[in-house]
Amino acid sequence: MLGKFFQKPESEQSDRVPPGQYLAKGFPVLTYGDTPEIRTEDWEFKVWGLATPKTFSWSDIMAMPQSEFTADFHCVTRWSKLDVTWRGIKVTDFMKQVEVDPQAVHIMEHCYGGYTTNITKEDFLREENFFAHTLFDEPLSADHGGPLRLVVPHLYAWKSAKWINGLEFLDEEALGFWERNGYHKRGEPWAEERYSGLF
Ligand SMILES: Nc1nc2c(c(=O)[nH]1)N[C@H]1C(S)=C(S)[C@@H](COP(=O)(O)O)O[C@H]1N2
Ligand SMILES: [Mo]
Repeated sequence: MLGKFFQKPESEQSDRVPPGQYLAKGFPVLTYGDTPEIRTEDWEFKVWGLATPKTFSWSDIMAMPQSEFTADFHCVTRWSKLDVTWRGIKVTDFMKQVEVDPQAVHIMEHCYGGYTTNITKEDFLREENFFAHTLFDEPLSADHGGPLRLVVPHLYAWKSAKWINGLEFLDEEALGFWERNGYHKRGEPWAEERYSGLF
């Protein structure tokens, strides 16, 4: 596994690489299924469930405050990439335009292509979470989830939904695609929450 695609962390970086992870060379693409191609003119983002239903267009999103952010990225298949720089909209800024029922405790992230992943409201509403449209100063490519993806740096990257197009607010936990297929419901990399243990 080491060599061509992975390298051992340098000592000054090793405290930033969670247990069982290796540094990737480049930025691998990890997608289950086909890569959707969505033009921003056709793009829509919806919120529903225990929130007042609302549809956002691309221009609605671009009119929100724009921020830069740098974060480490950890895939459960054991590669990590440090210092990824993104530009986009903070989840907390986006959520100022969403009216959520206080009963909502959990969220299902929905995507073009049908991928889903679940997250608690607490893990979702963190200051370091972003909807990203720019990666290393380039428009986010379709492979990496463009035109818009979620980035949740403190959890394994399968929670960082590519081509995200909706949030469903729920009054209880529900499982997304990988979580139904054996991945951990939360996925915290420092605790190595990789698998649910149910399979
Ligand atoms: N819609 C969607 N989002 C997704 C995935 C996917 O298959 N479909 N894969 C996840 C996984 S397992 C990882 S590691 C990251 C990979 O992001 P990257 O391809 O930009 O490296 O996207 C996550 N988000
Ligand atoms: Mo992953």
